[in-house]
Amino acid sequence: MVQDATELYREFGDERLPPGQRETDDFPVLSKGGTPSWTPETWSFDVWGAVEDECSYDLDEFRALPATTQRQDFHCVTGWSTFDCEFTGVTFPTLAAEAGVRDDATHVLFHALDGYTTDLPLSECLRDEVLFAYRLDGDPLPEPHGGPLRVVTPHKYAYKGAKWVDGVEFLTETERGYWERRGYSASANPWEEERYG
Ligand SMILES: Nc1nc2c(c(=O)[nH]1)N[C@H]1C(S)=C(S)[C@@H](COP(=O)(O)O)O[C@H]1N2
Ligand SMILES: [Mo]
Repeated sequence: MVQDATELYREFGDERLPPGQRETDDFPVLSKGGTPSWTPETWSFDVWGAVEDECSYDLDEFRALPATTQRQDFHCVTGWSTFDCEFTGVTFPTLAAEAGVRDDATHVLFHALDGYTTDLPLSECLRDEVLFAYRLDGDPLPEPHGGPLRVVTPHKYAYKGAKWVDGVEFLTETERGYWERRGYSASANPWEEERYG
């Protein structure tokens, strides 16, 4: 069953295509550097910080978590948007419940294999559309798009969705991620054109 999350824009604006964006037919790849290498045997995903139970998953354990498939739109801050991407993965609230978020947690920092990080307030992550995705359009997530695991954030510019994500840190105060330290917006709402911070 594919859930349709493409109506999410109604919470933020009248138009599905956010202002200043153009729709592309393909799904471009955009990375700060190259695609990092990893091996299935040693890959692990860690949850730590302001949680009750710090936990660690290998690939099989992660894929055994309850999953959902959603049709979502994808908005890059550089101006392109791709509609109707079908992602399969674990929702952020599901993962947060596994670890048990502590009362003093306020922010989240995502970590990735290429050294990338990105931050969001916890409240902006606790939405079913925020997915740890390992499949795209029915296939394993291609490595250039972040395989084996990436985050997608359809309510935000796509730099909030870490490709090759290998860890989530729950924080008690805000901490800037890779692009956020370089002048991009911490809040990144596409319908408000929050491109720069
Ligand atoms: N680890 C990592 N995640 C990342 C990036 C990156 O360079 N490294 N780039 C971000 C940006 S700016 C965008 S637009 C999307 C691009 O995802 P795509 O290559 O699947 O289109 O990934 C985001 N997540
Ligand atoms: Mo981007």
